[in-house]
Amino acid sequence: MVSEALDATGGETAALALKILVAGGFGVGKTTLVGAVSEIRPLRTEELLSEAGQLVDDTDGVDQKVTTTVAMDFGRITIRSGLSLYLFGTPGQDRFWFLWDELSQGALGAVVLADTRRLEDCFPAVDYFEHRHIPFVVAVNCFPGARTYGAQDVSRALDLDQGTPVVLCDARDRDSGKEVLIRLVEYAGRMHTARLLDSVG
Ligand SMILES: Nc1nc2c(ncn2[C@@H]2O[C@H](COP(=O)(O)OP(=O)(O)OP(=O)(O)O)[C@@H](O)[C@H]2O)c(=O)[nH]1
Ligand SMILES: [Mg+2]
Repeated sequence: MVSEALDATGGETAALALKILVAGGFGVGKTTLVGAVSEIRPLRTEELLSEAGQLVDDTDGVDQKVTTTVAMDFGRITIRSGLSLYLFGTPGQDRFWFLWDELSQGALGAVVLADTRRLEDCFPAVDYFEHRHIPFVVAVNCFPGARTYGAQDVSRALDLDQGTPVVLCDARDRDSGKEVLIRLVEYAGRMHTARLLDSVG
């Protein structure tokens, strides 16, 4: 019966909300990406980078950066009718690692943002999700002036498992960010289904 697919508000099928993490090294564009795609005014927890912080925060190669995320970013995007994503941007600096376990609870998957000028900065995020079997895609944020590498080169440099998607993106651009999220949802869906079949097979 058609009415079974309708919810109490009438007309729409029940909404599904999925939790997605946006991770990666310091200053790679996580807050920018969440802000670009979010339909709600994103919640940010930015603090000014202080002179005292320069001793502990590695700002080399991150030009013109004046603030940093100290807890998380939060945003929401509707991918299609009935499917929305809650986005949690992680803090990029090592001293906030303790927040990751909390943030990754119940996450469908993660976007690991990478900057090819400082590719090694995303190793910890890649390791983290690989160890916990959380599906992730690597999104290369193509900053102007950075040499562009192909997805294959990045995949090899990061020694990713075969099948882990690598997408080139511009974190400031809404459509580009949305594309990354769609790739992740599709990939995570396939991974979760495969695991489910394995467990009953
Ligand atoms: N040109 C260019 N600048 C960018 C891009 N993405 C981010 N930025 C700039 O790079 C800086 C860092 O961006 P953020 O979004 O704060 O990076 P983050 O990953 O959230 O940083 P942390 O939370 O400190 O780890 C900001 O000054 C942005 O304006 C991009 O795609 N192109
Ligand atoms: Mg940030």
